[in-house]
Amino acid sequence: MSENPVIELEKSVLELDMDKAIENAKKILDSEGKISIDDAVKAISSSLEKVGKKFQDGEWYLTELVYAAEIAKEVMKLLSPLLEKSTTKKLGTIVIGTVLGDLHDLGKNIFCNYAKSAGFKVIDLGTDVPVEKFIDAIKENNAHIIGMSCLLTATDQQLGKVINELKNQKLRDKVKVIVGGAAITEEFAKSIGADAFAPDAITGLDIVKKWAEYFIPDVDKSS
Ligand code: B1M
Repeated sequence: MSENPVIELEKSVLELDMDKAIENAKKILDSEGKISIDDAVKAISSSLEKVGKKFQDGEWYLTELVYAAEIAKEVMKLLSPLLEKSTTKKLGTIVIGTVLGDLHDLGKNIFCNYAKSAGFKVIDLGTDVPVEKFIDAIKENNAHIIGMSCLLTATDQQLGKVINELKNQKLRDKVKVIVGGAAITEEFAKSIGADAFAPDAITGLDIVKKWAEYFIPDVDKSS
């Protein structure tokens, strides 16, 4: 019986086997839609969750953590074009970034790909983004939504700082705020005054699509 490339992909990250990961990602691409790309993304996320647990438990060290992330990044490079199908819709503009002090970007990038594919204009500010850079990008692009990713408890206060600065600059009523990442919970998101928390990228996409429909007045929903 032939092996399931999605299961093998997940295993290959945990086995720190780059070649096997690439080989299985290619099999998924070659299946031309028979194997779901969403399932492949879930497999990568799930493997990294297990990697994080191994690191937390002291079973793996930083070297393994870094290499597992390298494998995930290479696989995502292959899968991204399929997450980012071209669309003619214009649902609004999202400014997105990972907060100051935090260099994790795999989850943020997945959300960016889904949002672009759905028809949003995405301004990706990358990682380690200071408050002012978020604010400047919102002003320059007349953004409808700001999305922030945060995976470290040491940096979660940055989210509230950005929201406070939106209030100071009288922008809070004009911009919806969505936050995600392993360091964040629904309760925390509420406590800092975010409009939504996304436990995963697909839920995040559903939320911003609803906003585009109900809250963004000037979007082109044709086609
Ligand atoms: Co880091 N790391 N890491 N790490 N790392 C975590 C986050 C950690 C939980 C591991 C652990 O100990 N269990 C821990 C944080 C503990 C804490 O703060 N409570 C940790 C640590 C401690 C560190 C360092 C401090 C380690 C060190 O140096 N001693 C260091 C910090 C560096 C820094 O940022 N300043 C560090 C470094 C790294 C690497 C560079 C090696 C690498 C990141 C590579 C990269 O991103 N380019 C890395 C990795 C890979 C992880 C784990 C294992 C996996 C993260 C990941 O990519 N997951 C992680 C363990 C874990 O999360 N359980 C861990 C897959 C990704 C798809 O999920 O990003 O959660 P995630 O995104 C999801 C959802 O959260 C959501 O959608 C995504 C897909 O569904 N989502 C959004 C995320 N953002 C969203 C935004 C949205 C919507 C949805 O809208 C805006």
